[in-house]
Amino acid sequence: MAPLFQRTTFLSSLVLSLLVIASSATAAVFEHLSVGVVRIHADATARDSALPSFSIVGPLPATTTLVEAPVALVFMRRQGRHAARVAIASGTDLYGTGEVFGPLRRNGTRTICWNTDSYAYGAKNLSLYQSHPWVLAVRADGTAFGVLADTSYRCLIDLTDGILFAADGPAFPIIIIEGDSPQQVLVRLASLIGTMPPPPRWALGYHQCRYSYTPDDRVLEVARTFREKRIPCDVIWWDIDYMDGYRSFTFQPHDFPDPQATNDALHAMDFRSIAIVDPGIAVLPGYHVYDSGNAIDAWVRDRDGLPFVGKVWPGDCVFPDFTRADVRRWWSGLYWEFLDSGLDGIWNDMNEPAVFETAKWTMPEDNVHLADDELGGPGTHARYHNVYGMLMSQATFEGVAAARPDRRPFVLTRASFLGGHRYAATWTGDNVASWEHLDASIPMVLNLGLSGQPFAGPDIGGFCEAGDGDMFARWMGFGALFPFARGHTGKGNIDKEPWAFAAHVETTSRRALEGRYRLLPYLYTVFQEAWTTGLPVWRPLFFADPADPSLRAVDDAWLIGDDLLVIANTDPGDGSPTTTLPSGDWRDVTGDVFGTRDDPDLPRLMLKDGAVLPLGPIVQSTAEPWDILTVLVNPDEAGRAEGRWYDDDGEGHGYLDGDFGDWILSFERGRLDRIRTAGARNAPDCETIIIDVEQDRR
Ligand code: NBV
Repeated sequence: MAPLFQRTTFLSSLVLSLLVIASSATAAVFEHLSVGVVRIHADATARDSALPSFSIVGPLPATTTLVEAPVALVFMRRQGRHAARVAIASGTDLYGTGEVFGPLRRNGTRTICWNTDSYAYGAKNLSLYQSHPWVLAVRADGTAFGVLADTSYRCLIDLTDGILFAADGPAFPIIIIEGDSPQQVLVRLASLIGTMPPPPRWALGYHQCRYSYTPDDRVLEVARTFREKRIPCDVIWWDIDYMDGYRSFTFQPHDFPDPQATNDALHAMDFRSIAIVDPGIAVLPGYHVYDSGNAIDAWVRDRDGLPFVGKVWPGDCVFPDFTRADVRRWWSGLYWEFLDSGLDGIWNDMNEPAVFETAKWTMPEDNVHLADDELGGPGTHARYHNVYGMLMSQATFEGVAAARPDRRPFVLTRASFLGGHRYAATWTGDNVASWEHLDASIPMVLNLGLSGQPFAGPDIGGFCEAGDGDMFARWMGFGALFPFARGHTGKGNIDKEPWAFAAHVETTSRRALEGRYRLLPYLYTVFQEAWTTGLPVWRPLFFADPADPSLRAVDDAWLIGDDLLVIANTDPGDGSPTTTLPSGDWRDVTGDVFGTRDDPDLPRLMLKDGAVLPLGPIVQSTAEPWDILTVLVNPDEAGRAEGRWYDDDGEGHGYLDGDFGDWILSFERGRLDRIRTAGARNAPDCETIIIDVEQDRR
């Protein structure tokens, strides 16, 4: 592609100062989508033939507000590929690009948007399980812009010289979002691509998984051990061995003879359960999913128009064509009966889709999807590959929501696309039990958050390979604070429950998880901010001061919300973690949250000056009632501090009718006032303990 690119000089801003050069020499077409947001097509033909967007939730607000976007954009075309390059001024740092392995700051990197089952991935893998053709750019002065390449085709994001998107498909529009700050860009992005739905509160608890806990007695034994050892946990996961012959929507009759009884027993211990459901459907007449799918001809076709058959866990499989609304409805409907088993959530895996014994570990690109017109009509797998997982999770989300109309659905997906957070949380796939992966799990989650997906986490402790207790303790130490906190490991691997290693590992894990549960009032408030505004839960340090260049590439320290700063030690050895702190009088609250400052495997926690942090008591699950609220206050120079506390019932949709409470926690001269700003809910009737962390440290 290189010779094709036209160079252009960077222009400073005029009103609407996007410099756009279309390779065809015809005029680029601008559409003002909303304040600060403009969509640009290479030319009128490109606009008229533009495919529907999978990321943007329509209809877009019509406004003619002009934007100031000091951005130079060039469109290029060659041999069926289309590209767009945005120049950046020096001092501009780049982020986002979705699920990527490597440093937080993405300048100089290449990513290929092509959803790929990447077992034991590493720096060499330019394509992981998800695709987010999106870059967040933060200028030297702290103002920011974002660039979205609105294409579902395979797309290179090359950040070695400005921002280049090059897609293996037709012309695509570029959306530029301008903002005073990176936060404003993300909020504006969310106004286009939507926010995550409110998760049930239990999904914010700790999750324990392995491939696989089987039989059902083992599931219960693991749950019981958490309670006996008093290690907080909310969810136990059922991996593929619970199924009969790996057939989705079935239970293995010998090992899981009575799933409802198993779930009843889990619920009695205040546990929830989540089961995996894969898209590959066994070709097996008599299997209800195969038969009912056949009845609507639900499958993706090969290029000859026949159902495509590929191998996955159950052997020969066909694959639902989720680009069709009738297929999504059929898939959704399968959850009605399935959830009668008492399962609480669903995990969608292998939905890149992964297909064994194929050259590229997925289906051929000339396979055919009979997509509905609103998605762009029938087209090749090359067009729909990257959105297959997102559409599957949409169908799953809608199915779980319909089967349990009074509860908030929880779905986890491996494959996704920019906008997929509307349906599912995510995890970062088959990582490795190594210090390198422990380290990388932080920027991976941060960049997902900067790409619209706030609810993410890695397999804590590593999926592939054994690792050891020291590493596990360190990973769990800060990993307990991931937005999505789940321990998991692969088949045949060593046990990786918190008690599976030495006593000190169990102790650290308990402390770390107790800390997470104590933080839940705050964490839930930050999640509510995420589901209403689109801001991430974990935020890079530069959010505290976007103009401070020293914060731009910090990988081992980050913010949860705005007020709590976490510093992790990601190197082997007991050295105390250090980082560049944003300006301000941040105070160490590690001991207040974790009960000790002397565990080298726990991260350091710092509270912003002028902030109030609400903490609950130590509980074993989110179902446990509590009656003591502890507020940590770090008064500013004037002796004042303020925080926010949002609460609702954590499970249903009552918050839509005002059944929530939104309070300002206002501290001044030793006194704390709780001021309701919205909602009709009364604050839990609880004793309040105020800890002035400044006085504490004097
Ligand atoms: O379902 C089994 C695994 C699952 O545990 C893992 O989390 C997924 O990423 N799954 C992949 C398929 C097999 C992987 C070797």
